Amino acid sequence: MNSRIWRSAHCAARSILSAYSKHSSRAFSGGRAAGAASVVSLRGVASSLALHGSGESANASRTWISGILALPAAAYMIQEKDAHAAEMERTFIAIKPDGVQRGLVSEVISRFERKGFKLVAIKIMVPSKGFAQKHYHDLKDRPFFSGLCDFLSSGPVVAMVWEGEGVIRYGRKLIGATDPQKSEPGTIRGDLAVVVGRNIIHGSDGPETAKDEIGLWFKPDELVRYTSNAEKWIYGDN
Ligand code: IDP
Ligand code: MG
Repeated sequence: MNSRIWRSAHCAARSILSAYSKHSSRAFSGGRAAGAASVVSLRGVASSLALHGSGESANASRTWISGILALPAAAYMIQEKDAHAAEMERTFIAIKPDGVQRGLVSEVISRFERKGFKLVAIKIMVPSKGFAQKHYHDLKDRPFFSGLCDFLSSGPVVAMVWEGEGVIRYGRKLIGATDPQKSEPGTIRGDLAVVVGRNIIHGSDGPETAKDEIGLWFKPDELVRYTSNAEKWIYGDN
């Protein structure tokens, strides 16, 4: 009996650990879901084994079972820790006053959403000129700086944080070239804007700017951590 229990438990633990190691390199819910499913299935194995045992052998099996049950829990906890440590890439995206006034908010959101990126923060605000100057501080020596900051602070801006694999770089692709005359058709600026001074959207241009811009526009507790139902269909290895 003991050896049968051990073999079943050992087998279940191995499948949990292999599910864990297969998915642990990624911070996605697929891995976490697999871990959770294994925990549930092992609990099933353990309780059915416990039902069949009696007397001394039942006591021995309970000891084995409680030891084995600790394994998946530990694997699951490590995995959760990893998932939180390896945070997904995030970028700051803003729909400027021209995009908001032209009714393009849903159009822009929908393009990021349909791609498979995840919205983790959003708000609408009218930034002050000082705030706009902070946001565009790297352009302070350009002749259009003052006009640009006047424009950004002239009306409502929809500020967002989007999350996903490669979202900083690919977000810029979705947006298109700075000058809409040079943006490819199919991009947001290519399809929806005509001149550089009214190019409707901002997107961080690299990891450092993304971090700084997210920190400027949002407090940490305004960023929402959640698992999207679609993630297991958007990410995965074959
Ligand atoms: P980006 O928005 O594509 O990152 P940047 O060079 O960072 O482009 O410029 C920030 C914003 O400044 C642009 O989105 C555009 O609104 C504005 N801008 C850039 N170049 C010009 C220009 O030559 N004239 C007027 N406005 C400009
Ligand atoms: Mg820029």
